[in-house]
Amino acid sequence: MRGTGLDAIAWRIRAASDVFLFTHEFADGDALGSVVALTLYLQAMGKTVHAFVPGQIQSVYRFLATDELLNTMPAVQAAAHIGTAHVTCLSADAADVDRLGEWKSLFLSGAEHLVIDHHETNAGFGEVFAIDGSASSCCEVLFDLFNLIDPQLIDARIASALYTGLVADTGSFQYANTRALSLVHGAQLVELGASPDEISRCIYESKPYGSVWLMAASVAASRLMYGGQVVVSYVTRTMLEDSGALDEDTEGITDELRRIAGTKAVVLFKEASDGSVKVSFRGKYGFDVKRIATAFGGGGHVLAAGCTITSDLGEAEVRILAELDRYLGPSRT
Ligand SMILES: [Mn+2]
Repeated sequence: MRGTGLDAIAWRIRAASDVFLFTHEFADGDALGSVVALTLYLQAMGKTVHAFVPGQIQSVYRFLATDELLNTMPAVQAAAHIGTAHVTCLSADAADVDRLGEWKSLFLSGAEHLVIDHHETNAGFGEVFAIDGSASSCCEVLFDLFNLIDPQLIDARIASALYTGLVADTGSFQYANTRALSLVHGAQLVELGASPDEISRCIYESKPYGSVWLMAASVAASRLMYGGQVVVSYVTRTMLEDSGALDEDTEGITDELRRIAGTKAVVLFKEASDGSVKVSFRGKYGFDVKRIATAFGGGGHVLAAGCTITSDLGEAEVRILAELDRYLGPSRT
């Protein structure tokens, strides 16, 4: 655990009355599970809570009541409120402040800034921060925090949100970040009312048709490089439009590509609506993809990382492959 620690966070939360919650753009199951769990838990503590999630929220996570609980305060009202009241801003699962997307300036306007995360690359951008790089997910860190503050307040809905984050970030307890404690925490959350079969059905068997179609298109567009050690693929604006999928529906494509035998790394280039390219990396067999993402100002974990490149897709690919050449080159075939 790095930073001022969970005790300091717990102390600030107990003292707070008005809390704004934040998480990273392209919010995944851990990000959404974190802000939903925090919203419910802080409400149970009697706090006034508003959560600000950038972009559109993936529809597969609606079962967490994301429509009712998140983005409930309009931006103009939030900006006015934070200017007059003492608002505690809490960021969960975001590795740096830029990842808060369109809500970054709102976060920075707060009276105090708390950061809870599990990304090793997080430098700790709040005055009070707790970063547990050994935790599989931010939800695992939050479970520790909630147990520290008051375990009695963890009801079945909060347990379900936390379990969702655990399942999402560990790939259903399959990835290298699954430690014995993750399974212990999972078991405890099930005891508290999380339903493993219901949650996995909601996450993995409730995708919009367009999302599955887009995955198929991306698999079809993929190619193997560096003697089959790397699989590279794309999600272009055209593919998104043809599929009818949302930007947020691309989660799962990298997981599909990493199934291929012999691959050490997955690189997925996604054309963003703002003209930049989001690059997602996944590593296998300990192949460190974080060093590639950080070379372009990104971050993440050794086996799962990402960065944003401000260029067209072709240029982004040229730059990433030049970096990959350093580790796997010279031959790209
Ligand atoms: Mn996470």
